[in-house]
Formats: sequence, structure tokens, C-alpha cells
Amino acid sequence: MKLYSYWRSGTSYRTRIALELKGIDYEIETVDLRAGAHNGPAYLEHNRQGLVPTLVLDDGTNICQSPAIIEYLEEYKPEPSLLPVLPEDRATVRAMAAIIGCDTHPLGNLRVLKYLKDEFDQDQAGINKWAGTWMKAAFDSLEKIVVSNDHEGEFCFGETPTIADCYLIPQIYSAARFDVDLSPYPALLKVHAACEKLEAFQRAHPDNQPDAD
Ligand SMILES: N[C@@H](CCC(=O)N[C@@H](CS)C(=O)NCC(=O)O)C(=O)O
Repeated sequence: MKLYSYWRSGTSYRTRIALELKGIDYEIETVDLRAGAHNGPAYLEHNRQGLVPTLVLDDGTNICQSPAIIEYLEEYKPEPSLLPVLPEDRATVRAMAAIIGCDTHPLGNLRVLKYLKDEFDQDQAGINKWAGTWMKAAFDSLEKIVVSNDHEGEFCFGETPTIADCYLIPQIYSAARFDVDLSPYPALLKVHAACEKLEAFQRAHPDNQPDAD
């Protein structure tokens, strides 16, 4: 398998974490978002939206959209599972992931922030305020959900990492870039500390990517 990825992209990062947790062999093909490579004809052949990541299977099938890729990986290699056993627990984990994937990340995406800068004359402070507002809204909810989840364990849901952790860790990484104060979120920071200890999360980290600078 080949993953088209950009080192600092949160959606690439969450997908790399899932690949690493599952122990799947994959190659990285870097897509330089800063140089606009995602909008070039070669990459658009793989991903009609011009967004990273894309997973390309050995038979050439392109899978776009990180939620679809991660669900594909879960079906392709069910063990270790990134979902709990009970359907209602699975729904909780998917809901936590969706808070980030559906309600938060899209508002802080490169093209959205560029639009704010170019069309609404926002400086970096304005952009940080915009992105930070939606990240804080997500973390406020997730902090309460992690605390109220009735389970033992140091991850978002239970004693092993789930899809929710795959989504949370990149969002925390992104928060640091936008100067979001994480001190009101001790439960999330505890999850972060637990994930950081795992080799899978370390290998997937932006700093450990071939295109990191
Ligand atoms: N919902 C998509 C979003 C993908 C996405 O927005 N990727 C970002 C990087 S994190 C991107 O390619 N941005 C390029 C741009 O905004 O121009 C997914 O989860 O795969």
C-alpha cells in the first residue's frame, strides 16, 4: 500500500497512526501542500478533491477521505481492532472521532484559513482566533466525554487505542501550532501522554516523516 501524505496534515497523521497501530506495511508518497502539489494533475488522478491523504492499494485502487481509509483498514485487518466490542461503545468512539473529523478539522483546513486571509483580510492573530475557537469547542466536549466514559484505561475509550485516539492526537498537535491553551483539558493531556509512549504514535508523528522540515 502507498499513502499519499503531508507531514503536518492532521488527516494524513490520523491515517498514519491507524496504519501503524495495525502494523500494516505501507510506503509514504509525500505531497507538498505548500508547493500546491495536491492541486497538480498527477495527484488529482488519485484524489479528485485535491486533498490528502489518499491510500493506494497494491491493485491501484485509490481510497480517499481519512474516515473511509481508516474504516477500510479496520475491515482489511480487523486485529488489533481500533473499535470497542459493543455496538453502542463503537458508536461512542465514532462520535468522538466525528467531533474532530466533521465539526473541527474542516474549519481549520489550509484552504479555509487561506480564504480567511485572502478574502477576509485576516492576519495570523485573526486566523489563530478562528481556528482556536473551533478547536476549543471540540476539546471542551471531548474532555467531558473522556471523563464521563465509564471505562478503565488511559486512552479515549478503554485500555487500548481506538479510532478516537487516532483523531485526537493530530488535533492536539494542530492546537499547539495555533497557540491553543490545553491546560483546561487534563483528561485529554493524559490520553496524549499515554499515546505518546506507543511506538505506533511515534512513528506516525509529523517530525518522523520523510518530508518533515
Ligand atoms: N475530510 C478529508 C479532509 C482532507 C483534508 O482536508 N486534508 C487537508 C490536509 S489535513 C488538505 O489536503 N488540505 C489542502 C488544502 O486545504 O488546500 C479527510 O479526512 O481526508
